[in-house]
Amino acid sequence: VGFVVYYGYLGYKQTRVHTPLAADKVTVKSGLDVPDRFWGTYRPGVYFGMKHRSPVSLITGLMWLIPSTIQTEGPQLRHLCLQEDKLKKYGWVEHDGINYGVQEISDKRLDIVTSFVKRQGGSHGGDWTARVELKPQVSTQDMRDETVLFFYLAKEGRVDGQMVPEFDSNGGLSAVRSTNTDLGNFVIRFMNGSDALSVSSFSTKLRSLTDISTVTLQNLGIRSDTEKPLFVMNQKGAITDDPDIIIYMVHTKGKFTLDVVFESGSFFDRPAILTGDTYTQQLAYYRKEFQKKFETKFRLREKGLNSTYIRFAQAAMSNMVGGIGYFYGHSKVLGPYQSVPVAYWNAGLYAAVPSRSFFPRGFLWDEGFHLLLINKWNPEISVDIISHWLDLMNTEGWIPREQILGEEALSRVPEEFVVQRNDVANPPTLIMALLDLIERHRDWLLASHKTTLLKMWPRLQAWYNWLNRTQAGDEPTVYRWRGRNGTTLRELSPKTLASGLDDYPRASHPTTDERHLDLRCWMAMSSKLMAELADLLELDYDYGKYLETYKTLTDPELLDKLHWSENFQSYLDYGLHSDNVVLQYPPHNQNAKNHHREKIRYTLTPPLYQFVNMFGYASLFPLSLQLLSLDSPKLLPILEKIQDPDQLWTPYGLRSLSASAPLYQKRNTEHDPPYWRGAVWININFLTLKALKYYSQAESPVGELAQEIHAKLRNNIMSNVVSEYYKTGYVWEQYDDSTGQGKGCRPFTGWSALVALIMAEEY
Ligand code: 6A9
Repeated sequence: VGFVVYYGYLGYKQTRVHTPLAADKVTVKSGLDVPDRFWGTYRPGVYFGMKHRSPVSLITGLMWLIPSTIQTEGPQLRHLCLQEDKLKKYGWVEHDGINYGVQEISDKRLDIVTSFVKRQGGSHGGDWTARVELKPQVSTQDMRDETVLFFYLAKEGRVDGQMVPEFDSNGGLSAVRSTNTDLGNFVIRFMNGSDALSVSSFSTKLRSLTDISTVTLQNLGIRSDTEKPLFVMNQKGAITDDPDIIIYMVHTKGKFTLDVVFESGSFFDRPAILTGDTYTQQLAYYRKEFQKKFETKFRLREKGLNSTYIRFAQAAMSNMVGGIGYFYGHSKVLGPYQSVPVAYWNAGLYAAVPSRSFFPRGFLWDEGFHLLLINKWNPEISVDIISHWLDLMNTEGWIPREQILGEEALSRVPEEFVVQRNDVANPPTLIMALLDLIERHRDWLLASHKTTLLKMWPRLQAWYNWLNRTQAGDEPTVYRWRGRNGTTLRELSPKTLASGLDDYPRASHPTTDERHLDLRCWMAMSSKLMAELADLLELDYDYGKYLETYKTLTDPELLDKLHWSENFQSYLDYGLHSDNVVLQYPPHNQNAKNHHREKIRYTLTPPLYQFVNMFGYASLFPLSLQLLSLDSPKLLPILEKIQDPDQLWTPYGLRSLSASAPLYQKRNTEHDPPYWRGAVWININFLTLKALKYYSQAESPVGELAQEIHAKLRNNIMSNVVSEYYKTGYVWEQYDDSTGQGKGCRPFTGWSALVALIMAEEY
């Protein structure tokens, strides 16, 4: 009997964490049921690649190689978006999320434009054409304007149907035909705009999708029986019988255009092949529409912004929208009583990504910010994204923070970062995004998505309840992020990954008595938004319940008692804390066999229970989430610190941590440079600008001051981010608070792309 009970117990714990919430899924339509979003550039982690929204997809991708750089640098194949490639720039400069996109890439000696146009028709997702235009920067001298270009088709997972190549009279690959369950019959044609030096191809089995670059390089050869050496794919070893991948290759000189044309067999009345002039005209039509729609939505020209700013805003938004991916697979998750991670259920995620190079995958709280921009551009896409995320909720009401779904995503994450722990939360920004969507498109939403909203509701409640329950502090109305390491000596101030502000300094000594201000504010804001949503859905009882919580959480007396420090004139965290901590090498032990030493933390003044003297982004939350009343006496002291260059003010935006805070720009470990300890981040600046606009109202005693700060801050952020973009080719993850330089990873058109909304003053 004991045996049975034991296993029963374990089974119970294990099923909870990877058991889906028992509620209707919000996403009812996907795959072919949503034809206009079926195909897309849903592989944000490659420079260019099309796939479709199915559990397994036929995937396509672009690669290239510049022969004249081989001698000095070795054969450098461009394929995955890698920072090490050091491209001068790349990114979508126009992308409408549905019909078309235009991307500009600038490599050493070579500019590339990739574009695509889709055409709806038939019952299998329609047609598309991808165009790759090569424009060497140097002209016709020896081999310096030569390029080797690859375009592949590959089967992800168990895509059925043989891919059958067809060859022209010269033996060059001209098309691939196949039939499979999702796509029906289809043909893909390779159409060169001019003669190439050589055309060849290669097909093989693939052990893994992550082998594509290697397989290509291994089978790349040089023909020497010709006048000059030519790059070709080695035909030896090619498998034409049921290959997993077919690689088309051209060795070109000078300007060159390749059209890859996908035609769906169930599309009968297509007017003309989507290539050549037909393609050019279609593309021109969509480009014109994009310009019109962008101005209607953002009104930047009307606001008097010049074309430098407008081009930036379009590129930032387009790379976010063009960076939307479709991922399918499962997370690896760990429950609190488990030592072995278990697999979450397989599911699809349609999501924008923070960075196409360094983390081309979904992140929960980032998405809420992405959606603020996408809401403005295409609300239908937003509804789809929110639905997918909410469907990833488990029976407890938890959603994994970082989504590493499928083989490609997994291959880019070091082992130690893969497992998601189900006690670790992340700010509920999706609720914020949903309410923003409702504010912007209320009538449309109610008319076309009332059922969707009703299906979202129990999931939002479960999420809210999970946060409210599991991240509660020890006293009523107090909240505390879980997941801090209270026993380590390695970190100066143990990280709080759940908060999203990672190394932002909290109480130096994590205890269960901590109070986290930002989390309390997220809960207050969510309560209000849940009340608004309940009201919209005519759920009177819930409306009253959430409103009550909102009132309690924003009660100024209570908030001040828990978080306002008279001494520092700021809202702060509270906990067991010492300002006086340093990282140092421990004394050398002569007898130790292992001489490898690492700095550890020394607490020079013993910690005390007190307010945590670290003024910064977290302290802004009561203001930034608009929880303070218009006449709150706390507004003025906060605004003063915002304006003070010794605290948060910089010419580039508000820095994350006061320049006077004890841990300002301090490393967290020997190997961890400061991250949220000074740098300027756009997401919190965005929320603060939105709030400043709100507090600019005449009814507020600080109205004029707020207005003035808003204007200056908006200007500083716009001009710095735009100038860095043109200087470096990229939008960045964060900006240095003393030089304004872009830092961290790039391109980062996650929340940094919100500058487009900042320009429009559409908060
Ligand atoms: C792990 C991968 C070569 C850190 O933008 C995503 C998140 C934010 O949610 C969070 O608030 N970023 C912020 O503090 C980036 C997290 C990247 C994790 C990468 C290692 C290495 O791959």
